[in-house]
Amino acid sequence: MRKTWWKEAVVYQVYWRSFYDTDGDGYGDLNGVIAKLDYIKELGVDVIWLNPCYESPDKDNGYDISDYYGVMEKAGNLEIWERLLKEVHQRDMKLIMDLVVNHTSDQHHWFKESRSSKDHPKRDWYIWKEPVKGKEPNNWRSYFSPSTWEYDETTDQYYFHSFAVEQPDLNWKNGEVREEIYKMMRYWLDKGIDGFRMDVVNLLAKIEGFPNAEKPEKIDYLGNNPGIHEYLQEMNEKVLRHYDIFTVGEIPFVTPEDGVLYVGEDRNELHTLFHFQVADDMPTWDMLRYKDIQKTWYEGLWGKGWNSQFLNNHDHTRQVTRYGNDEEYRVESAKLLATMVHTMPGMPYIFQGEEIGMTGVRFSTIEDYNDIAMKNKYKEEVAKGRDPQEVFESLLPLSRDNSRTPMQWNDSEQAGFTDGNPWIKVNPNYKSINVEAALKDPNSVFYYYKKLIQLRKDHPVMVYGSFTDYSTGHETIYAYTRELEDKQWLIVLNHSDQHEKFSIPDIISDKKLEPILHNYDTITMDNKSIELRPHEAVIFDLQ
Ligand code: TEU
Repeated sequence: MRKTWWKEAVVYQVYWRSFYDTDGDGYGDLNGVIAKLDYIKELGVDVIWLNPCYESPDKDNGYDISDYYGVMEKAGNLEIWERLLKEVHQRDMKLIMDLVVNHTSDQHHWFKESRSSKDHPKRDWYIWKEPVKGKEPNNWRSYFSPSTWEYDETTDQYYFHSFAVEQPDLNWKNGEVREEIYKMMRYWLDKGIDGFRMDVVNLLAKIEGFPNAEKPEKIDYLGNNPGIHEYLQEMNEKVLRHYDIFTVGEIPFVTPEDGVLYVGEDRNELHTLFHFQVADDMPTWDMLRYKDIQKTWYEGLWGKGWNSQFLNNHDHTRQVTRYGNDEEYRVESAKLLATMVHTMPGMPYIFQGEEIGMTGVRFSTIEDYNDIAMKNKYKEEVAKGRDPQEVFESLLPLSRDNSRTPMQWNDSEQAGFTDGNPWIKVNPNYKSINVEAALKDPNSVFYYYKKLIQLRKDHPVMVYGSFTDYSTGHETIYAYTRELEDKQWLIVLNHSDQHEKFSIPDIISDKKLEPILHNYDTITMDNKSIELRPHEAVIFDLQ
């Protein structure tokens, strides 16, 4: 297998608006990221992924861009961004930027021009259709609203949006649009960034003719459509291949068979992808399903392309809350999930705060929430006559704000995040869960992450080792090996609140099991089995 720097990297995601506020406006900012770079470096990560900080009316927290060349005021300005890049590089880390090119903001001047008249030269830069029988051109649903179509009075036509009404989709069929996007990508790459995280990049191509869907609520017709690979290959040919960078595509609705078309090493498209078979389709922990997902992706990609591993991000509830136990076993559980993510084949991602075991929130009213996906859904369901409280409660577990509350730096007011009023409330548990406390405690989740990351640097088996599951069918224990040349590691995880016993498979029982990382102090085992406590996780070197 071809070795590259990015395959060996660990990525830390910085959701800057919730990271650290230096000017007291209640939003984190780029100066705040600079101020905390030594903290990020201390963890040992290699790459920082920065969520969008371009000019934006901020209806969807920066994913609605009105100027791709500017930096939004809340974040800072271009000069501060340049300093951030320099400071990241000085610390021997890399910076990747979010690339959001499926849609722009409706406030982008391209869209303003496009909507101004049917014969404007930029009309075709977006997707416009005549009403059908006075209504929407088809029955498709968008991510954040009941229809992908929004009526525009100016020209008596509908425009297409995969996300919010304020996020019209660009028309990638138009060559001028593509060239304009490539130009913008080169602009940032020439400034020296190290790659892109590409927002919903498999949505760029739309189904020809926009036919009605049989099941409109299953919105997978939005992605993976004919033409997508031509666009990505063109983007690679014209832009990406000319730089030593790393790209990760956000690719919803993708199976391993299709995944390899995006990241296959012979394909000249992207380096890695985020698939959403876990984050979008596994609302709560389901061990058998998770094992199956990992197995099929491993079989589909190994030796051909590179996977990514993550259990949460700015769109998905914090992992220890959603997939672990954030109460009695918060620390053990956070460490177990980390062990799993970092020992699975593929690149591990850490979402800010995960490294101290931050948890999801339960605010008491809809007003405390900010997430456009949640708020729109709430309005839509209440308008149907459903009980508002019931709707509210049903939306809590997966609200995107679960992971967007401010980073908890210390136990002072507002968790040390801001001197002002935070744009979203701080999780009340900051008094006990915070960075300062984590850094003082040698057994903290933070230092466990640090060790995990160091292990990856010291042992290529963690990156390039083949994967074998020794726990098929087991509902709570996950045990697997990674193997490279004469090195073999066994990872044993008890993902449950109960005690469990793991019988060491015959095939490895003649080896000496040497623990190299463990989330409890002691271990109870003989050469036949291991007694596992709740959420116990061990990495063994087999000798
Ligand atoms: O997310 C796409 C999206 O809708 C996710 O919420 C979804 O869970 C999954 O990722 C794909 O099925 C991206 C951004 O991450 C998100 O913050 C934006 O709101 C969205 O695109 C629109 O730009």
